[in-house]
Amino acid sequence: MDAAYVSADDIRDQFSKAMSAMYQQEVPQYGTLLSLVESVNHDVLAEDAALAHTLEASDELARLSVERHGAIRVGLPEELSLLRRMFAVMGMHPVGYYDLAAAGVPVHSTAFRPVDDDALKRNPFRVFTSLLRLELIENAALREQAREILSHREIVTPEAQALIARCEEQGGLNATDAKAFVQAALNTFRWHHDATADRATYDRLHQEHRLIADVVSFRGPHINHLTPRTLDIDAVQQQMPSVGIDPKAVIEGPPRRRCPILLRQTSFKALEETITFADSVAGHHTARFGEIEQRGVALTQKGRALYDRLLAKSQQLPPAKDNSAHQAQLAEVFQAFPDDHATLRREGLAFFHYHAVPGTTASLPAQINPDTLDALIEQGALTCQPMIYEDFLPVSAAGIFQSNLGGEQRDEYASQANQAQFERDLGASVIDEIALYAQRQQASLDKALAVLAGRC
Ligand code: OOG
Ligand code: NI
Repeated sequence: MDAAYVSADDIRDQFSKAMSAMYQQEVPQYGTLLSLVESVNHDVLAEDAALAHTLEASDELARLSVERHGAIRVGLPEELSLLRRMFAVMGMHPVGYYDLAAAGVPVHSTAFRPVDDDALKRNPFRVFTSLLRLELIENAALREQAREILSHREIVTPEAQALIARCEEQGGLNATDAKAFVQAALNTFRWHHDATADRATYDRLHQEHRLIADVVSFRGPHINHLTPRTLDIDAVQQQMPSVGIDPKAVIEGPPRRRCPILLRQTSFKALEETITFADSVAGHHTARFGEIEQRGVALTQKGRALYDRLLAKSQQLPPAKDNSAHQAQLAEVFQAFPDDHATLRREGLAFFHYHAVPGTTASLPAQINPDTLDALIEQGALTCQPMIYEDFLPVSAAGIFQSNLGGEQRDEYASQANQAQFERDLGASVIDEIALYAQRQQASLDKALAVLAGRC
């Protein structure tokens, strides 16, 4: 790429910081949550020197404070494909397909995120992006009205659109354009107190599903939460009430473990905000909240299947009375999931980064398989580190949606997941997240083996 252009990683870094500043202004409780997370992370690192060392060694420490994700919801295919082009300017590409209809939320989603090791290290910011499935609105007249309202809005300003096109043509943006792009792109995600729907329409949409009212009634896809990364989600969940934040009832995802896997998440409840409807009537809307996440190792297909099986098993138990009871039940069921890195690796349950240990030599085996890899690790020639899970979990996402839609449940939609339609609307295929982890693991292993081979 031309040196005159700012790297996509830098643009993403600028954008995520601008987004965080905007959201702290719009939702002051988010600032409170950030301070709490920072203080808990500080305590954890002070108490656990080994963890601090591991994070430092894997360059994780530097990115701890920049780690966050956000979420947005769009209404039309054209909006989704335009955002795909906007995120591409920031080196964020659609990874994964999530069907939420099965959990009673009429959307399907992807995550726009950086994909390669260096980009993830620089700034792993990602945006969980959901497309409303208008076809799931049963009432035909209301469905058409929603489509009609959406067809009049322009969620990306002409200036931002021009800069996206320029980036696509030139292959990058210079510093002035990059700065202008970040500001223009930010406008897409701002909150608007004035709804585009009148009170009666809003109420009808709301009655169909709260989320439909949230997507259709406003000028744009306001950012509905941002999420810092914590090193101890149980501590943050426990301390939230002491700083005046009302957490959702339970932490989603796997239980606390010695070797964290995938993703654990919790959120605070959405705020009730004053809005003005298109017919000048005053009202309220709840959409925006804050969330925290704790990430662990990425799982292979085999590991993920085991996770899904154990999660389903825990869901069949009678509902627990509170988060600690829920966590205790989960921990019991998850005893069947190995909890040390050596076993996770040997049994092919999780992904790792491999490195050649500096200064060592080893005779390379003719064939690389789990046994010969183990031998290289035992000889001290190779080391491995868990690869962090960078994606989302549909059951957890449904829990986060649910708690911020006022906890109201609705039955699952009869419709099927429809990745092919989603990809047509997106204007691109989504990247398979498991294939991506496998590729990164293989690349790190190839590189490490090449280093060892060069030393013989
Ligand atoms: C997205 C909810 C899902 C997560 O972290 O799983 C999510 C939304 O409410 O739009 O953000
Ligand atoms: Ni989230």
